[in-house]
Amino acid sequence: MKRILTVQDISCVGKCSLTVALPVISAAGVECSVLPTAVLSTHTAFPEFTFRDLTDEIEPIGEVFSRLGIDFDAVYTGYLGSKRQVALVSELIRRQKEKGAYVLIDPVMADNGSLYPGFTAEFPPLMADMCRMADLVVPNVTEAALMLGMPYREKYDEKYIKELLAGLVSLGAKSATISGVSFSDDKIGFMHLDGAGGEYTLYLNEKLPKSYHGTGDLFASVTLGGVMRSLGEVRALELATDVTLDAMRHTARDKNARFYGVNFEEALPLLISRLSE
Ligand code: PXL
Repeated sequence: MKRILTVQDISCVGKCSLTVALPVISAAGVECSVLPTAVLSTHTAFPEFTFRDLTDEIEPIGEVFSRLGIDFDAVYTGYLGSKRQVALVSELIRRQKEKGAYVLIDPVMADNGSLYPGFTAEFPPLMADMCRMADLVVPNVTEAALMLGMPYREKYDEKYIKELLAGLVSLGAKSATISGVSFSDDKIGFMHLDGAGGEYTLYLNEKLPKSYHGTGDLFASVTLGGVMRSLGEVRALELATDVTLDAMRHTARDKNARFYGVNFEEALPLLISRLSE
């Protein structure tokens, strides 16, 4: 069985980051070790949240991993909270990469044209710098535009997305994917650039009228699960798109659904069955 390390926050309530990555990656049949970057009461889309930064824990935890010879098949980073945290996590990635780990970077920091609460303009360049270590980087359109210093567009064409992808690969990422790509009212999916072969792949699914919190974390977690289960990046990304749509359909149908997350739990059977094919 493959073993990965995911580095992101734990929000006690509000399904996102670690509370999505752990169950999803486990359901994919991959051991999921965690390095929490912060503890929040609730994610930052709630009107109120506590935030306990765990930056000081990163180095000592990493040192124990080193002394005990604990290695990972992949490192997956998500929500990171500070400049120093980015530097420490980068060092941890460097060490694991040297030993052959696959690196997935989800530069969680923004959506719909703006940064999440708590992030300042100094953050996108830090995330852009991390891209050089990535086998695969999976930003949304806003995050990609911010990292590249390109204008964010609400409406765009394929040429704009291809420019973003080429920019991400020129930052040093081996391959890049933009999530939440939509050229029409009824379809949404991803566009991927394989940096080695220079091939672009566009995969679109049905677009539902509502968006839900945590879908980016679900998308990245399923992608990593799929890659670790040897699907290859494009097939893993297709699976992630399908599982995300399934979770959103369940959420839309659930009259008890909460405003703060997506019903990813009800999409786990689809994930498991597709990985058993
Ligand atoms: O879903 C991304 C995410 C992760 N972690 C925290 C967040 C968000 C998005 O708002 O607030 C704490």
